[in-house]
Amino acid sequence: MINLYFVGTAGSGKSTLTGAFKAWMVNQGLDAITINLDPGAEGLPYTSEIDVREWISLPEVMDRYGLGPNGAQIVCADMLAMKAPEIKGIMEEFDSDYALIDTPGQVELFAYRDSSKAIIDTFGRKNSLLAYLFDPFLSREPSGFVSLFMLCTSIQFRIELPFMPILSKSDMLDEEKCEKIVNWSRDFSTLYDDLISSPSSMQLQNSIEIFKAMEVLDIQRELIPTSSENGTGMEDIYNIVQQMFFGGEDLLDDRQPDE
Ligand SMILES: Nc1nc2c(ncn2[C@@H]2O[C@H](COP(=O)(O)OP(=O)(O)OP(=O)(O)O)[C@@H](O)[C@H]2O)c(=O)[nH]1
Ligand SMILES: [Mg+2]
Repeated sequence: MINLYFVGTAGSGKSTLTGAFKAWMVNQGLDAITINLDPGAEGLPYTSEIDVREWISLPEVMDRYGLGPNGAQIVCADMLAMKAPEIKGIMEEFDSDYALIDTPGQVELFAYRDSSKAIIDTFGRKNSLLAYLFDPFLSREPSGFVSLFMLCTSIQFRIELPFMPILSKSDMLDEEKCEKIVNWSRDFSTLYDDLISSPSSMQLQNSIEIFKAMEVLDIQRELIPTSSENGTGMEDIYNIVQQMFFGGEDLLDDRQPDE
């Protein structure tokens, strides 16, 4: 089973993309389950095969320990790590090819707590991949884009999993802007050119230093524009996962004739 974790800042479209990618996969005759790891999720936009809210409820934890939502999320994350072996057992019962895993909105919680590492290790690290969502609104300006890239790098550094950067909600950007953002990720020199025309000198100096680090770190990856609204990029996500884990060998070729 390949574990694909959808990670990103609050509201970047993780849950919607988890559901949209699952629907795309099912439509292709592929086998996938969805797992919700967010104990505070309200009104998920998909039906999950496994949902942590069956065991852990954020409002209950807030109530029981007199905590605010952020403190309660930390307690929930630790409770979740303890439940991980049980959840792994349920995942195995599904015997599916893919687990599409939706993570909590507080990205720092997932990225920096040891509980997440424990969950990833229990679910299986070797077969795991992060799909990191770049929010289109935060990615529109060069400085916002650089900030998201640094966050993505920091998360990868902490979690130590391969990652696939995704530009979510691409339908909300005009074609030219979308192309420009993808180009920044493809060719950092275009990002540099746009950074140095920044109006703020302090931001400019910082951005240029960060930019140098980005170059040295060898983290250049082309962003995949996706839209859960119109289906853009679903096949690209699938192809990249295939490339990473099976060297391009395609499960679509193994489908039964009636699928
Ligand atoms: N137009 C458009 N809207 C989207 C897309 N994906 C998500 N949205 C909207 O963006 C908002 C946030 O989407 P979610 O999927 O809940 O984002 P999330 O990252 O799971 O949010 P949290 O779990 O709260 O951090 C919702 O109003 C979605 O309807 C997309 O591809 N296109
Ligand atoms: Mg969500």
